[in-house]
Amino acid sequence: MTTMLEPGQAGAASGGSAVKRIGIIGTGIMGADHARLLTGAVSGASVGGVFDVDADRAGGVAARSGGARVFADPHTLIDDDDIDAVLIASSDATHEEYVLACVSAGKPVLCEKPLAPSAGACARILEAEAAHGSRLITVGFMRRFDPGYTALKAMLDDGAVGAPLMIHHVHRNPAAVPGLPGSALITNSAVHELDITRWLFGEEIVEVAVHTPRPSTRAGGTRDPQLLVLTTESGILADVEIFVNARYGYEVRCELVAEEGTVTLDAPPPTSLRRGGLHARELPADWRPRFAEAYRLELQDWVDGTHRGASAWDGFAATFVAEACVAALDSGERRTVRLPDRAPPVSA
Ligand code: ISE
Repeated sequence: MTTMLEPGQAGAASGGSAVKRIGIIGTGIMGADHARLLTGAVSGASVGGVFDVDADRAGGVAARSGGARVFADPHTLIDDDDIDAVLIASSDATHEEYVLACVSAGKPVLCEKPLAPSAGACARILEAEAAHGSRLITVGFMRRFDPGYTALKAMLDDGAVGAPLMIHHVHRNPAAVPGLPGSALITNSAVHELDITRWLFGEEIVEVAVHTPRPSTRAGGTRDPQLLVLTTESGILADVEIFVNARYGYEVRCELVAEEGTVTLDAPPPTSLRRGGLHARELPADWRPRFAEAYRLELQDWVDGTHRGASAWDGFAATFVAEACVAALDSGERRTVRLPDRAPPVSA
């Protein structure tokens, strides 16, 4: 049975090699992207095996990942002695089952967000990790590694702008699947801002409200856009504009308002074009180019075993707050968020 991957430590089954063999469950958009990074941009790791419900898709990713093995069953992959750690990028509904299997196999696991679709499922995962007794789980909230967000947090923590008062978040995607439930804007997209707000301020969110304008005619009946208003323990306000049919491109930015100044996180790239009366900056079509460096750093950190990524508790808290936001959206009323007492964190 493999134990934690500590910095510089080879996987238990790797016969002394320093390369950790990662098994990837789910080789869709995110799984394929992680496989690409693990193969070509992260040191000390290789893709040891892949599983996907679509075996052809898994085969394609395996072939592009240095000939990784294709597993016919995700549990066989998790239990295989030649797999040191597991990356879960399958559909949200499968996360609980696979994370629990990784914990019972004693293997480190990086699970794409959300940790699980319901707070109840996240709580079961927390209990399993606590029973195991040491940290195995990391949740893929990659923005915590984005150089823009880490610079913003450093300025905040250094006191460069004084005490924080508010933060305005903007999160736009060009187009979503028609008929997407309004709740998905929260659980799938704005969940990033729920996490990053907790991380930036080191505080829990204690109250939420969700406002909706008339929906965009491009949204196919979905309540899109939405404006979430979050209040933290010390009374900082965070608003989140989430708009998944914004048409023009992918954009994430924010502005922190504090007592002595503000910090703005603009959408990269820093290079822009001025021509013919226009000042233009190219925007990506989705989040992968925008957060490419964040994903690379997140994976490197996980492979190195330094545990700076979001914990199972962070995954639980984000889903718990997201559920309160969905209740606020559905009822049109503010919701108080009462997170249960935090269990003592498991040792790293
Ligand atoms: C997607 O799943 C992500 O995680 C992206 O970061 C987010 O911007 C997008 O809205 C989600 O659908």
